[in-house]
Amino acid sequence: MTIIVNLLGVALAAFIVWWFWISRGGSVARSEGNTIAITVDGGVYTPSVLRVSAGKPVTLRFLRNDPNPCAEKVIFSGLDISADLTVGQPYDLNITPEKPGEYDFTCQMAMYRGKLIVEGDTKS
Ligand SMILES: [Cu+2]
Repeated sequence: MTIIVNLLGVALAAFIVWWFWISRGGSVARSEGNTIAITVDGGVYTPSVLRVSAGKPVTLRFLRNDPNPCAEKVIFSGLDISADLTVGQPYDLNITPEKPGEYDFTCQMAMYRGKLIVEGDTKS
């Protein structure tokens, strides 16, 4: 009986997550095809959490609408990658993250923050 209640709880939690974050296009993005579009505006990256698969090429398409000079660089410190962004001009950052893990990406002064989650193969 406890197990059923727990399963219901998990299902409900999953549904709430889906409803609030995924169905409404909120802050969590999973790569579809191999491009994820990220806007930079008002001091935030939207979405701010990106999920990608390890070993698969992915394009992170940054569109900077934020004129703040701070927004001109996006830096993935854990991956040794950085890019210069121009206002109003999409920038495609092509990467193939090899190692599963969580990598923060930030502006130059680390005030704008996002997270790249690289997921390993789910098959064991
Ligand atoms: Cu900054």
